[in-house]
Amino acid sequence: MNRKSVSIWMGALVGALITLPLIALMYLGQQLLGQAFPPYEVFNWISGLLPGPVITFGIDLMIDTMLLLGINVANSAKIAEQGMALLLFYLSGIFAGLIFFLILNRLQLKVDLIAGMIMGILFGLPVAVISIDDPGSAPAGFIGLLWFLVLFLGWGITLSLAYKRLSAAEPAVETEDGEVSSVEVINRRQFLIVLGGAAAAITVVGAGLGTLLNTSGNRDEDELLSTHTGEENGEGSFPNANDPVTPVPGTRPEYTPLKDHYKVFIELEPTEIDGETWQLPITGLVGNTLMLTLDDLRDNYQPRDQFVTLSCISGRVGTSLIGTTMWTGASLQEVLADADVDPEARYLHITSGDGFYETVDLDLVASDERIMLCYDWDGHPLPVEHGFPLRIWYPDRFGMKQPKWITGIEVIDEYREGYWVERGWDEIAQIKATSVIDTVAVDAIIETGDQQLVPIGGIAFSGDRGISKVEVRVDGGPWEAAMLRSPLSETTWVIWRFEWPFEAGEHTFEVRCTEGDGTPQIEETVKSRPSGATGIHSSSANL
Ligand SMILES: Nc1nc2c(c(=O)[nH]1)N[C@H]1C(S)=C(S)[C@@H](COP(=O)(O)O)O[C@H]1N2
Ligand SMILES: [Mo]
Repeated sequence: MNRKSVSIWMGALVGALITLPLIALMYLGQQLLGQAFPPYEVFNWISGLLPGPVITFGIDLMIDTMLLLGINVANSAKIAEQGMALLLFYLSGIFAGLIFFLILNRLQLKVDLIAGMIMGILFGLPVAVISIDDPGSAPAGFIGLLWFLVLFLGWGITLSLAYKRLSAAEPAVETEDGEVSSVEVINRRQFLIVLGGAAAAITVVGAGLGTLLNTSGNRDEDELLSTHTGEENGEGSFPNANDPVTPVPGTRPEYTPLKDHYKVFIELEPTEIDGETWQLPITGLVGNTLMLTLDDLRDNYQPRDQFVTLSCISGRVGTSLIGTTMWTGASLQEVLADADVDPEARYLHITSGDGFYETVDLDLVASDERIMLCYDWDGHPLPVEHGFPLRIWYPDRFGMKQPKWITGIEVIDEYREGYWVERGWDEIAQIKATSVIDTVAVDAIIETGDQQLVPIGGIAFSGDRGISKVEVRVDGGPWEAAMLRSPLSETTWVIWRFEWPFEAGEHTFEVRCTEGDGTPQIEETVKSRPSGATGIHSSSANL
């Protein structure tokens, strides 16, 4: 039987066909065995390696594109990243197919099967190493390794069988000139159709089963996220329940439903930690090394409740990466007292299950008993995506300074940069005062005698520094004071309302705020990197 070269594009096509079921089966493995999902792990690994500016450029580009397309960033950013990860892996599979055909053409190898197995291992080994090495993924275990081995060997063998089949000239047609090519084309086409059909079937079954397992496994979490809202907690019991200044219809909820709270994490999926076996080691410069279980933290320290607004430093002015809920935990001061911290200690280095880390100044901890190791949100154990079983909170800093999924606290005497600080973001990351127009509520017009008032409303936030004034101006006119609703606590946003005498036409509304001590909000427009966005938020409407 003669061998002929096969177009490398045929290799790419075969790669495209057989990498789909590979991805589907890896997904099934993840759901079935709690296995790492390599396309995501590889993407996590690459983004951990890339220099800060490249990452920031990528994130900026993605967010700009979403804003341009009118997509909600808080909900869709992770999905977009996951899509990129899948695409990247898929393209690698296509490329591997192309390369394989190229090499076999050049070498005229007869040992395709072995070559295919080698190719499978060349593709699979780095992928497996990266996936297993990832700090946020489940430990692989023997079954997991076997699963990867089977999948990638299968992938490589299929690739080589395809090459063999496509490169084999049909003996029957060799004699008949002219018809050679057309019969071959038909045979190749039939083969590719069979291959494509098998690939599609495996993909559909694998992905379908995986999705089924996925939704049943997460049901508890989904229910938690969808049923527990501020209302269930009883908004009537909120400290500002009787405030006469009420939110304008269309203002975001003062107390964010858990399912709507924004989520930010470095990996493509939240880190899952078993709360039963989890323990928090407090080590380093201490007289007394501690190993604390979740029950220790709950039972041995007075639980503290704090209404908290958390926000992300990477948000633009008016960002949706901000939310408010009730945080419950143990005061870090009390926990550290039990560890008997050495006098020369200066910092805490906090590490997380996903490979994230940050450093906290011990002077800050000593100055503020509100700083807590938090285990509950909204009266329930932290949802997985928000850092179960433990996260830290300290006031007046952006989220990037506050690790979730805490796995260790080391007491140290030398400063170490945190994960995002190493990637070019601000070391202190103090909250920038900001105010936002949520709604110009033309459909809630208030009739007062001969006047029609349009209520305008939104939020203002400046960490724990308070908001003393919010002002609105219309069409560049004079700044006028809005009414302020008393906040849920000194560490949450403030809801404001402004009533504007209606005038038909096209109008621009702007808002600014002043901090508790009289410091005005920075009006200059500055982008979020490295220290948090500033600028005036505005909203235009044709009324
Ligand atoms: N372990 C860990 N902690 C983390 C992060 C992370 O990626 N990993 N992201 C930080 C950032 S940038 C923000 S804004 C907040 C977001 O918290 P949330 O997802 O609960 O809203 O978590 C912070 N803590
Ligand atoms: Mo963030």
